[in-house]
Amino acid sequence: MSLLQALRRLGQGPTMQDWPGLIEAYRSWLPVSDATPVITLHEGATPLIPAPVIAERIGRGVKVYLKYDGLNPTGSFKDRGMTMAISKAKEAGSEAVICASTGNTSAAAAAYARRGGMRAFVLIPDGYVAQGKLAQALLYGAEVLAVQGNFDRALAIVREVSERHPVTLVNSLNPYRLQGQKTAAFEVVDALGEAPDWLCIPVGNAGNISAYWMGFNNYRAAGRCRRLPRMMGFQAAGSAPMVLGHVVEQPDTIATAIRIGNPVNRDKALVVEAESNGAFMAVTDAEIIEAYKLLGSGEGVFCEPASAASVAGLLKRREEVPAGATVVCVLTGNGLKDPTTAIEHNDSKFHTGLPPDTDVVAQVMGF
Ligand code: AN7
Repeated sequence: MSLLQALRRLGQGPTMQDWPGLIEAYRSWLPVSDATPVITLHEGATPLIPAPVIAERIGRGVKVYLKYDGLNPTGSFKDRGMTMAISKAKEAGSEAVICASTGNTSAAAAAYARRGGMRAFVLIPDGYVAQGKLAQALLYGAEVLAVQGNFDRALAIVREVSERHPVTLVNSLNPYRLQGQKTAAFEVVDALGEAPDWLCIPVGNAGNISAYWMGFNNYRAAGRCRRLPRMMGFQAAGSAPMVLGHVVEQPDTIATAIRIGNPVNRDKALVVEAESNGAFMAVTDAEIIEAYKLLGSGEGVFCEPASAASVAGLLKRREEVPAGATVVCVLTGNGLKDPTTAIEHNDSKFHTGLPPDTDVVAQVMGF
């Protein structure tokens, strides 16, 4: 009997507190021990939401689900990796952590480091981090260093600083990050009872696609699923080093989260592509925004632009999806992270400056 069934039998509904966070939930699959102090915000257990409107656009009986990782405590999948990276840093006696970030890593690093009583230093590309993410890093108490350069440059600096000074690097070069992030694949299989046929995922540094692949493989080796998905990674056309096969010196896209020209997990991700019969493909900013708007107004799901790249990619490559296939699109971050893009890019009617008058309001409504 599962915990859920036991609670139902007692006439008691499950509560959020039944979910202990992903380290406890998946402890046997993770490199932790009794000596590891678990720093958690009860991340994980995010919903797998059916997407009927998108599925209808694909047609041919294809089933589409959204892994909505924007519902993690700091609003992105980065919490999965950060609960692990920060717990292991704490275990090792570290007193400070550092990362470079397009925004989400810095928010998660700040929250978990502070919760663990550590200092958090975050380097961000000056002017290219969505407002909500910057607000988070500041509010969580990080020391924010905005550098006049892109993410790739900031990461190079962070690597050097962490080699020379007593601060722990918590970018995805830190192996514990991907260990934590692989639990998203576990949750997908736990929810579906099998791995999907396709996994569509946005790609920046290519850490998450590598983490999912590790998770699916761990589960298959243990008999939890029988098949493995094709891993379909989508990059923004202006920042598509995995598609082009070379570093992009000046990455550019509206999806600032994936404005990355030199992915640190490139080699791992190439293995994922080969082993899974997967592919890296580019989607334009216009396609990203179309998917972003469709997710909001069609499915009622608000994700950030980078996350919508997974759905934009699925829609673009719809002809290649086998009939009746199950597809999971990973929505890596919450739409509230980037209110500016939502306000600038939507098809809604927004009537401003109306007088406080019932008849006028009814008239504007079309009655
Ligand atoms: C919403 O926060 O790199 O391919 O510094 O924020 O694992 O890099 C963010 C990446 C996708 C890409 N979606 O994941 C950072 C950072 C969102 C993201 C990605 C990011 P990776």
